Amino acid sequence: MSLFGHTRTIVSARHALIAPDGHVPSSFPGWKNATAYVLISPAMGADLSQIRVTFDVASGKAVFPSDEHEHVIYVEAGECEIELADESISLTDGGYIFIPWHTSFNITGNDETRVTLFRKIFEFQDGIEPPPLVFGTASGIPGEPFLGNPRALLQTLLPIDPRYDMAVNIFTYQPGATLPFVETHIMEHGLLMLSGQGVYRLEESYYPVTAGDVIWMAPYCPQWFVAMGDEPASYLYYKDVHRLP
Ligand code: UGY
Ligand code: MN
Repeated sequence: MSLFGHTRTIVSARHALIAPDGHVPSSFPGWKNATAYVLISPAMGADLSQIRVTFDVASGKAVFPSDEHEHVIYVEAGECEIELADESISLTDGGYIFIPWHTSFNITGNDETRVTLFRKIFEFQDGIEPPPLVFGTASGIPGEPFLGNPRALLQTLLPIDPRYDMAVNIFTYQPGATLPFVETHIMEHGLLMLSGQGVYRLEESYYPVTAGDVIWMAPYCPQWFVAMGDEPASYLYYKDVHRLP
């Protein structure tokens, strides 16, 4: 139990750490037996939203209308159905799907289902076709050594294709492995710690982080990570890519 009146959560202008103890639910039009936790959003200065969705009972339903937003859904636990206009796709633990803009869909799940969803406005560019829907499972994607380090493996869930303006990756570090240098870059990140623990540097501060924590890094937020403890540390993260500033 956390100390009375204390939390690890911090929200600043250029980064945020959202610990699970402070989550407050939201619901939206058409949703039934489904709960959203909007952990990152434009309300804090971000260009993306990162939403955790849970379902109360069998046949809970989260509804997303068709508009200029595109989405990636990652299944943290349990299973769900992604209902599109003309097909339904089943995803289980570790499954993911990219849903293009101008596509309405529902997510249905039960009380064992937990998903994380990344949502952003698609950056259309003349001469580049919008990217197609794609889905798969993280276990089907090999981890590549990051900058040659076999103790820091990167899985790239979405195709590396300039039509996509976002990437969603999973980084897995053995204890003691680090990001090799303090990164400072134009891309923004939304991040979910999937397992393990470590220390995240965000701007000038160092934060102990653990499974279930969410981090927002604004563009140019200096960032670094070291995995600590007895098990590998793994995180899922979003990044905007492939568009000129
Ligand atoms: O893709 C990335 O920018 C990644 N190396 N950043 C991070 O893990 N904080
Ligand atoms: Mn980065």
